[in-house]
Amino acid sequence: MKLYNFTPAANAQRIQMFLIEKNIEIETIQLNVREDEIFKEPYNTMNPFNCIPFLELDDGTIICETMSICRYLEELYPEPCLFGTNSKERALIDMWNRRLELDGFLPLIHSLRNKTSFFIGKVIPGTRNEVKQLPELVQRGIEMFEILLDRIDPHLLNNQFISGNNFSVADITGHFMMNLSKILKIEIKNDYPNVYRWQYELSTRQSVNIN
Ligand SMILES: N[C@@H](CCC(=O)N[C@@H](CS)C(=O)NCC(=O)O)C(=O)O
Repeated sequence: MKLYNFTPAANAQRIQMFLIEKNIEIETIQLNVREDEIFKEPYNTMNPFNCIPFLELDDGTIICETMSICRYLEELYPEPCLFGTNSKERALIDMWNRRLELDGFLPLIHSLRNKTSFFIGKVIPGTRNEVKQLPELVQRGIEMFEILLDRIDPHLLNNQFISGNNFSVADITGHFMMNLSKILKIEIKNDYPNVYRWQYELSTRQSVNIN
């Protein structure tokens, strides 16, 4: 099994944090996204979505999508459990992970890609084309994230982690969502004290210091 990754990217770091939390070691090949290696062969054929991370199994099967890779690895290496130990926990962790991805992580990814000159010509992940950066999308991503913060701040008053008292894969998504908010300089501390506490606690985990 081989993991194709590029350490500076947000999704690459989600996988790496997951691997460290679970104490899994996988042969990893770094593809330099900045030098467009993901568009070259054999990688373009392996993953025509032209994104990292992706996992190559020993039989040649390619698994893309960060969460799909994590789920696969969770089944191979069940301990420590990051996707829940029973039906209820699994459903709740999946629910929180989707909420954080859809309402925070992805909107902020699009804010960043529509804002920073570094992403000109590569506004949509896995593409190199003339799609224009739209300032309205920067704003819309931040607005969506702030609606999410309004909703999760009261929840985090009574829950140490996003899905209750146990750290889960949803907190990994949360950690990198909050990292994106730092890059976009979104103020958290005063308006969202419980999110701030959660963010701080996640940022002190050993698995975060990965580089
Ligand atoms: N939905 C995919 C998204 C993967 C993705 O967007 N990866 C980014 C890095 S964070 C990438 O490879 N971008 C390539 C590019 O910049 O064109 C997942 O969850 O794994």
